[in-house]
Amino acid sequence: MTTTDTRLESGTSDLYLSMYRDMVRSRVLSDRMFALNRQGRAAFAVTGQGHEAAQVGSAYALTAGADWVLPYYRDVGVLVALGMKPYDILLGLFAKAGDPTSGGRQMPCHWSWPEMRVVTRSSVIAANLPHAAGIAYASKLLGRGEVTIVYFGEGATSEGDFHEAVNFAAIHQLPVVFFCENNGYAISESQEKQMAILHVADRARGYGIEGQTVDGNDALTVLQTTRWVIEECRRGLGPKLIEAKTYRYAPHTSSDDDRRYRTRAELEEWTRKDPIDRLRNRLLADGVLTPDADGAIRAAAQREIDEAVEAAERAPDPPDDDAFRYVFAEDA
Ligand SMILES: Cc1ncc(C[n+]2csc(CCOP(=O)(O)OP(=O)(O)O)c2C)c(N)n1
Ligand SMILES: [Mg+2]
Repeated sequence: MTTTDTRLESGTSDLYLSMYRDMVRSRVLSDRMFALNRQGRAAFAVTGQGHEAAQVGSAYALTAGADWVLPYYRDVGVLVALGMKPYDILLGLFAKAGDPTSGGRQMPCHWSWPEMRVVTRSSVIAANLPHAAGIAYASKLLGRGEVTIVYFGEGATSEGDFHEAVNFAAIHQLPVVFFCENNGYAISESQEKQMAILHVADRARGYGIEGQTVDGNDALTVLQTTRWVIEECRRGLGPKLIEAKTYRYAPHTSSDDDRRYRTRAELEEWTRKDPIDRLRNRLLADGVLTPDADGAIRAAAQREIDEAVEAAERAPDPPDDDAFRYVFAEDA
């Protein structure tokens, strides 16, 4: 597993602070989305607490607006890092008319964002992987220097779509990064019940591509690895797979009870490796962040999410007669 002892390069402190801020914002937003469900104010929530280093670190390696991004439902941090406002994510959570992804039609967290080349997905696990291979194939045929990144969990690698997509991408040497956020569970199924190997990245070799396992709770390692992999893709050196080992703190979704399949001791152990604490400690130790500045970042995130929740909850619902739009043919 790659864990790089990254020296903070000079002149990069703003970048790392910005990453840290987006990780904090993602956590506060995820926590709040889950709480809103528990308070009966949102019908369903799926969130990314614990995955922030994997999500924000990898998204910071992209050329936003030029590269294609196919997130999965847990990727609150990817969207926040790309610049989607928490308010817009919350409009989706509340199924409001102004939800930029679908006007309140899609399940929450099934984002699309055409200007940022964020492509929506269905809830069918791994279905977005062949889409990513197809997009990368088009980029290659058109001779564009853009890269596609597709996100998924380790459970998705048990699906045929994963194998078909990686195989196709390898045969055609496509500029696509397969980014696996391995949190050790597919709902209640632990990794041991899903596969007889330790690392998802080992699967890459079976298709003739490179796979790397990284410490997914270390934002700097994720950033550095994803940057390098994207650069290789841009140079036409074919697809790559990154496996970021991490953990999700919340239940799978608001419809899950994780106490039935994992111990509190295991959860506790992972919170000691928290990705946000880790980056904070690193930035404090390197003098990039001060305790006061940290307090200000956290307070600003709380304020931003408080205001966004209040505004999104007050936003108008879609009109009733809008429900069947795009479902049945409409009179001309
Ligand atoms: C084809 C298919 N099978 C089953 C499901 C139900 N399902 C939804 S999420 C999920 C677990 C996916 O786990 P993983 O890929 O590891 O991602 P994680 O949620 O852990 O981040 C399952 C089985 C589905 N949506 N699609
Ligand atoms: Mg998983």
